[in-house]
Amino acid sequence: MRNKLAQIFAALSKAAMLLMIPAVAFAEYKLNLQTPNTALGHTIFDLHTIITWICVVVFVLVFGFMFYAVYAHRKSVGHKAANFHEHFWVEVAWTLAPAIILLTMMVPATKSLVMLRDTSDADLTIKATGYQWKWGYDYIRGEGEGISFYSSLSTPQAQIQGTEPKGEHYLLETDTVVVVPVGKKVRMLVTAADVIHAWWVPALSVKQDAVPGFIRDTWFKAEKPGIFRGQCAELCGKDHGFMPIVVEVKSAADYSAWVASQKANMKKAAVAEAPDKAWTLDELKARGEKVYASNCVACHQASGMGLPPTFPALSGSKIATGPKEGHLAMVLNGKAGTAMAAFKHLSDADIAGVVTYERNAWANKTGDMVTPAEVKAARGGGAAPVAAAPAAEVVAPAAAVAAGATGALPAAVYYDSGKATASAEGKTSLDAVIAHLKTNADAKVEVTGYTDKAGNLAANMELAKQRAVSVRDALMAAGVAKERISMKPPATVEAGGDGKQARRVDIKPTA
Ligand code: HEC
Ligand SMILES: [Cu+2]
Repeated sequence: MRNKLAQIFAALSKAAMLLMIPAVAFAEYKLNLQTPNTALGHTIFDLHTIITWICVVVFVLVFGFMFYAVYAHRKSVGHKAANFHEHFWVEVAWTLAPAIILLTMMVPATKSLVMLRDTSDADLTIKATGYQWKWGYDYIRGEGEGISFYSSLSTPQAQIQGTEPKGEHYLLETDTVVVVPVGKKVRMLVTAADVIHAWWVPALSVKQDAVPGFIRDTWFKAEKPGIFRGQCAELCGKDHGFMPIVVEVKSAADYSAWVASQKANMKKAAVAEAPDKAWTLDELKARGEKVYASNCVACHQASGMGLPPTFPALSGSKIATGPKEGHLAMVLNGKAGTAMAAFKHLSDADIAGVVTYERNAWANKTGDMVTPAEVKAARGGGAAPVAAAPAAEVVAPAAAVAAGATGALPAAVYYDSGKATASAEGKTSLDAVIAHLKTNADAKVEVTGYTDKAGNLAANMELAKQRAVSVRDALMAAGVAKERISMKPPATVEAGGDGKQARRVDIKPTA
């Protein structure tokens, strides 16, 4: 018996020793919030500490009293349960005590909440947009206004697959980082383009849901320069864990230098991407190689051999050597239900480059060149298929009476299918409207683009909008002040309408 006990004891102490090893490995392990880098963060940190301690005290008192009562007044030592109801002072005490505790906690909590919501007087405003699965940033006010970029995970696929050891910032590193100046109040506008994400950087004490169709705001003011890492904090699909956030806080001078370099890059890009630029095959390939290296290499590999079976090889791929349209569509729209995401957020030139590159790299020798103009055309999603063959003569809406030489309003400006410049007939009515507006200097108009319900709704709406804008631009070019023109959202022609009516912009007089 004794022997057996000794054996069990030895086994237990061995197990305890084994458990000690992880304890050593976790010497660095810290059970608390990250060290805050903002004044608000310190407030929140302290609030968290105070409330935790209040909970600990309440816990110890309540359970201490309970266990003491249970133990000291147990039946076996001869205690008999008291049987009483409605003890006035006991009831007052157990109502008042929690109320006082809650009120005490409410004061600092409310103070922090008010601070948290105060996004006024920001020095800098940055919009963060969540995408499946990356973040887009637009600097929309303050120093750096106009800068915009995407930020994606930069952890190599090999680390994720486990064929390479994991790096220090595994899944917390990105290709581009959000740069902000130290000691300046940064207001973050947070939204999303597909599903709900959340922008969360613990050390900056910001965590804000990014909801499609809504813009929420939050703020931070970093106390010290440094690099701060966060993640999307809302389950947003299968790559939810792969959209980290990296914020680099720089000194005022370093921040200005960063802004200057970003602006210089933007200028270069604008020149390199002028819409009328004539690209050569080599230029597109060179550009595409870079785009490939920063967007595609993680899955399809530098060798173009991919990581089958999960990530297919592009070298010798049917799609990358087949018709251009299929290849373009795969890159623009991705493939639903696979890791191949849509890359339509890349510029026309980037997509033209990467597709051209893939068609001419490795074993692929198509000699094809895909130009930015082709990408632009492919983006239209079949370029607004406006209803063809009008079935029967449909009575034109009242507003669609073409303006005659008298220049009467309302007028309808017609367009050719898929085009954003007015047809010959449209131009005539537009000229008449311009003549009318020139002779009636205080006449005002409203401009509405029309579309129908056939084909791709988003593309139709976009085209209707572009057409309305082209009318406004034509009016303004002719000297009509912007204040005299009010733009209405695109409207839809009911199904069954004559195709032509879905290709018009109405100009109506307003008071
Ligand atoms: C996160 C991983 C990932 C990234 C990054 C990625 N792809 Fe893909 N790609 C895939 C997967 C998975 C498929 C296979 C989809 C399927 O099941 O058909 C694919 C398929 C393709 C195909 C079709 C190949 C074939 O023969 O089926 C092309 C072309 C392609 N990708 C181009 C690109 C380009 C260009 C980029 C960069 C702009 C890119 N991919 C980035 C995962 C990725
Ligand atoms: Cu997300």
